[in-house]
Amino acid sequence: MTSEQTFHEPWQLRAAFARSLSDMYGREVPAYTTLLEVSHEVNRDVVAAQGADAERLGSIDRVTAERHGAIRVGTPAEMSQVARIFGAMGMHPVGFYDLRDASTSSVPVISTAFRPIERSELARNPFRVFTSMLVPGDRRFFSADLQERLERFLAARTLFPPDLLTLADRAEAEGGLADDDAREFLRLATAAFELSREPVDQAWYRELEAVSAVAADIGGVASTHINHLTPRVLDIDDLYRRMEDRGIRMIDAIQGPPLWEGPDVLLRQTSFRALAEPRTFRTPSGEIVQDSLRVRFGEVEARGIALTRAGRERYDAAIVRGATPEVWRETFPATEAGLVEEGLGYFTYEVSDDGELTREPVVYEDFLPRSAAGIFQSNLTEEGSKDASQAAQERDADWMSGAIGRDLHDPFELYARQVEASLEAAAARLGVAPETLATTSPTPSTPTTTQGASR
Ligand code: OOG
Ligand code: NI
Repeated sequence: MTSEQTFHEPWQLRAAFARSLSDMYGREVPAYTTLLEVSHEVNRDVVAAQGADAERLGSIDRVTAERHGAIRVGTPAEMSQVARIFGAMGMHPVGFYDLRDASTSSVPVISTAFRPIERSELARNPFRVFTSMLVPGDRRFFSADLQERLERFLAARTLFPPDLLTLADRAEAEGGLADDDAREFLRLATAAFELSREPVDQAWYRELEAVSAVAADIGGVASTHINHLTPRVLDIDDLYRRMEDRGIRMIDAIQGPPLWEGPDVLLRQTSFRALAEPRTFRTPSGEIVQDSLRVRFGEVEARGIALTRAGRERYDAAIVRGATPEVWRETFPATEAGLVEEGLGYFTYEVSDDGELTREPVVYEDFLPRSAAGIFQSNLTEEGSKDASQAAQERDADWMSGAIGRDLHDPFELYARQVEASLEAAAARLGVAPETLATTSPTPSTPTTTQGASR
């Protein structure tokens, strides 16, 4: 017998973890399995109808396997542990989201997204996890007394077993794990995000819930869990109809850009409220009772072209006016070529076999705070309470980076880097200087062949 073992690189751990979470979540939330079925049907039909055009924003293999997860933790220490676990899988913190102000209901969290950052890694498996943490020191939500008890509760719990963190650190240091360790790492990592069967302290949970359902979900229990796992579809309007046809009641709207005839940008998302799940509670008198909680939901998304800062400014201004086709027509050009000309979207360039420069859109890999808040909000039963007269606790990307103990990547810089790298490679192939391709505007000065530029 040979002791030689297969070595699993970070991307393989990431892909295996996404599959393992998906299997686990499907067992916990049966409607998720329906959502996956319908998503696969929709994607198959879009590919059948559009052919290669359907794959402009990612191969069908990538899109079929693509998921994003959402998790929520309580403290900087927990956040930095999460970063080690995802670091083992080649997922790095990107962007800073403040949902406290993005929502009218009580959502006292700030967030980042852990995801691969290299183009080749995204192509292998783009698994990303929107990760939120509580801000117990924010007086708009928590009194000094509640903050103190909440922080004490959080400090006393262990979300991630030491063995998991040791394996995570080894994977990150050594660039992967051998078979047995990889299996153990995946088992422990998946288990850490399973819904716990431990009795929940009823009085504590309800006290937090009166402030914020999200705070109760995070700080009312001694463990964490995956809140949702989101597949990607190529036609979200079609998916919405098919889910309702199957008797699954969706939230009222698709968040993000409207359906219109021009290019899809950023992200469109919708969701349904998952069924109440049975949970065990311990009452103040010590009795163990069965009740249920309805905190998780099913979400689905369609991804579009990544926007530059200028494009994003237009988006932010448009979305407050209303995500209607009329507003979109006034805001965005109707073609990809228009997005390039106005410097609104990111595109990479490649030299085709016949020596021409071709352009491909860069897919948006991140999230939108307003949509995230909208999704949070439409799935909450209780508004919670928020005292707007109190001062917010200052939190920003630097603070989050310090809490995690790692740099937060700027999403715009990551997209811009992809574009530059593609231009450098194209220039090298053509034997010219990159500057001759990229002038001051993102439009290359040599003739560009566009594929399906207007759709
Ligand atoms: C995260 C909500 C944000 C998204 O897709 O925008 C999110 C959460 O519910 O914890 O997942
Ligand atoms: Ni989500």
